[in-house]
Amino acid sequence: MTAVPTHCPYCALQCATTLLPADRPGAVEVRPRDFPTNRGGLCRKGWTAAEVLTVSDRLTTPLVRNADGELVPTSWDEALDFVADRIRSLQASDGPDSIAVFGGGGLTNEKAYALGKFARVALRSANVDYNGRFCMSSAAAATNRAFGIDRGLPFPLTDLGGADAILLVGSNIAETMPPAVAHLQRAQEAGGLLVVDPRRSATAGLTGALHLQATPGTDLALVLALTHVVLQEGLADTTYLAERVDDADALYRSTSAWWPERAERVTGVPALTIRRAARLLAAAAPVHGGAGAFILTGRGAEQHSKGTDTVTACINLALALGLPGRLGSGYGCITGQGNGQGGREHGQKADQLPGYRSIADPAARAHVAAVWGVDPADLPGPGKSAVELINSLGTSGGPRALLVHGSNLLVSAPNLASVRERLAALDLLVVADVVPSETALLADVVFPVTQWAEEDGTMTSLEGRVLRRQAAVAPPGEVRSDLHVFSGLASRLGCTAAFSTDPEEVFEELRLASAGGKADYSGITWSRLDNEELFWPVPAVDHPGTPRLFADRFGTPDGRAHVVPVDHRPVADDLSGAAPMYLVTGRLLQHYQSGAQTRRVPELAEAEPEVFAEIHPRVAAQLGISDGRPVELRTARGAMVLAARVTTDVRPDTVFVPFHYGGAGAVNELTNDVLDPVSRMPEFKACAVSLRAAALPVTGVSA
Ligand SMILES: Nc1nc2c(c(=O)[nH]1)N[C@H]1C(S)=C(S)[C@@H](COP(=O)(O)OP(=O)(O)OC[C@H]3O[C@@H](n4cnc5c(=O)[nH]c(N)nc54)[C@H](O)[C@@H]3O)O[C@H]1N2
Ligand SMILES: Nc1nc2c(c(=O)[nH]1)N[C@H]1C(S)=C(S)[C@@H](COP(=O)(O)OP(=O)(O)OC[C@H]3O[C@@H](n4cnc5c(=O)[nH]c(N)nc54)[C@H](O)[C@@H]3O)O[C@H]1N2
Ligand code: SF4
Ligand SMILES: [Mo]
Repeated sequence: MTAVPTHCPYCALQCATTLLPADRPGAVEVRPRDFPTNRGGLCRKGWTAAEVLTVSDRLTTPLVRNADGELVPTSWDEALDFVADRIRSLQASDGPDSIAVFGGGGLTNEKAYALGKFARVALRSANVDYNGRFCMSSAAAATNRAFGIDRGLPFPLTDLGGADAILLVGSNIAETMPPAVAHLQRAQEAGGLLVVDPRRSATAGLTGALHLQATPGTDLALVLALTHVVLQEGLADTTYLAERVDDADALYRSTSAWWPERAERVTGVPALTIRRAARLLAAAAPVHGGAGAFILTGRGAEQHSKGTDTVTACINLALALGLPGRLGSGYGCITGQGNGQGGREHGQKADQLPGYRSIADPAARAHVAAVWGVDPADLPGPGKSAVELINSLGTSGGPRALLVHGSNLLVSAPNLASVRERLAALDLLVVADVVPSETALLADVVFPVTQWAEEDGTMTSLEGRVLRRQAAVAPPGEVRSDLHVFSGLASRLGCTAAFSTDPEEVFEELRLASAGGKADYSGITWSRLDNEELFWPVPAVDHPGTPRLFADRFGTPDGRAHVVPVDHRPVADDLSGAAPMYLVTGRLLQHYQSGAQTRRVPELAEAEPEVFAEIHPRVAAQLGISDGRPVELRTARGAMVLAARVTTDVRPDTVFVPFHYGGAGAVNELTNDVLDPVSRMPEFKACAVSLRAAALPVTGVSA
């Protein structure tokens, strides 16, 4: 092996790395590589990513549950035969929709594309969705309805570096994408970094940041008030509004009642601070001769039952200031998972076909069906969204089998008691993973699959930039790609459509399927990616790609940005006498998502070995809890006991718990699975909770 250029397996920043040979079989060493986004930087997870390749409990052979209920090794042929037989008999008794598929935003474009095709063509099931529903869906829904196109950042990340003001709403980028902080430097120095978070997060604590420590779930009111100030103080870009926006009056109407003093009562952010923040943003906007301003949202704003409307309010503020489509300014959503962007473009979402096409659109169906060599009438329609899909498992008329590729639902889905119950009601649970995740350990059949350094493919980063992932080592044991699972099952089910196991062949097909769609990859080839920076859409092989969208027109039919009027509403499971505080959840620097990978890396596990609850000292004193002592958290869905971390960084009405831990440490036992009506995103970020000192030792979930 020589040095192999590739990218980090984890988040959407997709830091560039070089893999060097290591002394053990299957192992590599990671070195950072210079690249515009990470500028030679990596976070701790990136540095240690190679350890997951050789963890001692790596899945290396297929497993099938035997009569004694144990998972035992078997061959690929036997495992595939078994699953195909069960699928055939369930399809015969209950129809094609009885088999459901759940994908992941960490899968390569090729795997995500093949998964969507497998569900629609080999299974002919409408029931396919993925964990991006937990992640990006509210921002995707809001940008689609405002701009007609959803690309997380419709500009290169490096554009942030020229801005004097950046409003971060619910993003803790200093922990979730540390190397990206380099691009905030100018705004920090200009005093224009504005951070909205109920915690003094690492990002809110950055030098020069202005922290707006709003009550959880009140971003919508805050942003309406910021827009109110911009409009009332004559700071709006009226020329831009007249030329590029469909209904500027709707902006005025929807924000006129949100004067800062009213927003102060809802959000807890002083009216003076709201005015100051609005003026800082306006001063940086191009209409006032500023160097540029950005409004960016993260999961803190989006993972709510009103997440789509909160992002819409952020877009409306950006429109009032004349930012979207302007060089050096804009609105963007900070995509999360490694391929969170590409994973939502190529058909693993319940309502989508490749190229970001709608599965309900007859022209889109005809185009994709022709590429797949099937009759458009045979393609299923839109299926259920992730939480609705999970809630329907094993119910009358609901799916009876579930295939999971790239998600650890038993840690990361909301309201876990309900998830456990639905998974237990299945006739067949199949999980493809690289390690025995909490979800894999519950499966009837487990397929061991390749991970990043063992496979070729492409990923699409938070900027819509398509990147090459390159294999550096051979996979261990009997490990094969997810593509082998789709191909092996499709052929056993008698499906004659092509299911290649060669990722470059799959990509060539994806190019055709995406051609003419919004996310058009038809002009991208793997060899171009070796030499060029390509941002989609790339509609022809001689097209240079599109680093910046919306310069002349938006992706809507009339080319204008659409103002959708929105109003504030409270958290669905709001405070009451019995549950007087907000539980908010989120991330730590050291762990990734459900922790299936990072809890297996000793350096990371030792740094943050177990779940904890951040509690304000005043609350701790009232409850008689000191740092490190057990506290019980109880919501309408469950209770858990965990260690208190007493800190002034959280608001006194708020408890923060990271979601990276499984079993007794899983905070999703407590979270609410109520959905945003537009995006179908669950309300991970806020629900009412009660606290008390626990007599028990710290054991995690209690009755
Ligand atoms: N270290 C690490 N990095 C990651 C990941 C990881 O698991 N670990 N995952 C990746 C993925 S998939 C994603 S989606 C991104 C997520 O990246 P972020 O969005 O930055 O991550 P979170 O920690 O979920 O949420 C951000 C902040 O929202 C705050 N918050 C909670 N409730 C509210 C609220 O009501 N309003 C506001 N304004 N803020 C609130 C939390 O206190 C938290 O500091 O990170 C990516 N990068
Ligand atoms: N309370 C709370 N819950 C949350 C969130 C929150 O902020 N708070 N955030 C939500 C968000 S934004 C997200 S993105 C989700 C993420 O949560 P999950 O969907 O659970 O994501 P991961 O932990 O990344 O799970 C990916 C799994 O796929 C495996 N894997 C890795 N590569 C491959 C591959 O190529 N093929 C296959 N088949 N498997 C692979 C990994 O080992 C791991 O077990 O969690 C959501 N849950
Ligand atoms: S910031 Fe994200 S992509 Fe970069 S090294 Fe860390 S986890 Fe990997
Ligand atoms: Mo995410």
